[in-house]
Amino acid sequence: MLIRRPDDIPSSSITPESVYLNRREFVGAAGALAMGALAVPSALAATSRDRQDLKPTSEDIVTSYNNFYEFGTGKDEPKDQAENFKTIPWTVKIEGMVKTPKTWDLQDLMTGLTIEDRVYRHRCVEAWSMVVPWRGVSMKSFVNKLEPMPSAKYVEFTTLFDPSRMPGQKTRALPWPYVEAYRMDEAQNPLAMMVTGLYGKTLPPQNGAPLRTVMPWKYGFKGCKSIVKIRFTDKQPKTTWNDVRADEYGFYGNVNPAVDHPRWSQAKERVIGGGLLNSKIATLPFNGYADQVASLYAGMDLRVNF
Ligand SMILES: Nc1nc2c(c(=O)[nH]1)N[C@H]1C(S)=C(S)[C@@H](COP(=O)(O)O)O[C@H]1N2
Ligand SMILES: [Mo]
Repeated sequence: MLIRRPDDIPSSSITPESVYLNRREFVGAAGALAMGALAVPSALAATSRDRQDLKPTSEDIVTSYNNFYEFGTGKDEPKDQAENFKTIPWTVKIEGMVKTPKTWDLQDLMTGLTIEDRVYRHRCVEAWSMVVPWRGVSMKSFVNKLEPMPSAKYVEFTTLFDPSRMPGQKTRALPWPYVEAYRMDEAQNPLAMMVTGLYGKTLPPQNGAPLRTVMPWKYGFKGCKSIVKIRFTDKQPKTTWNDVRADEYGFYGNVNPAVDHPRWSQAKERVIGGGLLNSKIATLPFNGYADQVASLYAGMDLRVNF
């Protein structure tokens, strides 16, 4: 199957909001079933969100309240500073422990993979959250297409480095380029996505166009935007925020209300665009996706491996 250029997708194939609502009901029902199987004694011991909690944040907020330091450190800056960021043409270099290292045109890289729309809660380490209807492919199908060697244990993603196009890179806000990495089993979990769109449309530059990762059970900083390089390795890669402040940002970055950031609590999150001024909800283990991902970390001390 040939993946169509996002601009060629007819509006009839764009998922209307009612379909997102139905998919959320499905996720909610699956969560309830798993909770029943575990015989959780009380409804208070919630580990997954109900459908009410997965109402998408307005598109206007999702595209104007962004962390993307390459385009400024203010939440409102990326939308303006990335306005003219060109994402066509775009190439992605695949290297390391992989059958065929090569530089792909993004279009060819996505060819043959199935585009899906999925609504996920997006929890920033700064204790705010929103709900985003992402569009993209499963990271598992994407990674499998690249044919990593069985000995590869981690996959690393790197953002474009081009200060002439990303003005924030002229500052020392972060060590550039931004790098994130996951264990191979995390990258192959069915929830992990390579995202190329949101709200049924092409991904806006401020949200990480043309290609970014989304790992909904991890804090937002574990997602890598505007990816130009993917490397497979058997050694745990150095990652940006962990490198900057290892005591504040772990390699795993799994959402965990029981492990506070040294400077603030992670027990609750402010819902951006949540209606009530400063409305807060309880943060759930693994951001409400524990049923699907907790087994990845069985036997690990999550206070040490945070
Ligand atoms: N290259 C790059 N990727 C990045 C960031 C960044 O500053 N640069 N910020 C991260 C953080 S902290 C979050 S919360 C998410 C924000 O994604 P969004 O703008 O789509 O909400 O992107 C992550 N990926
Ligand atoms: Mo974040």
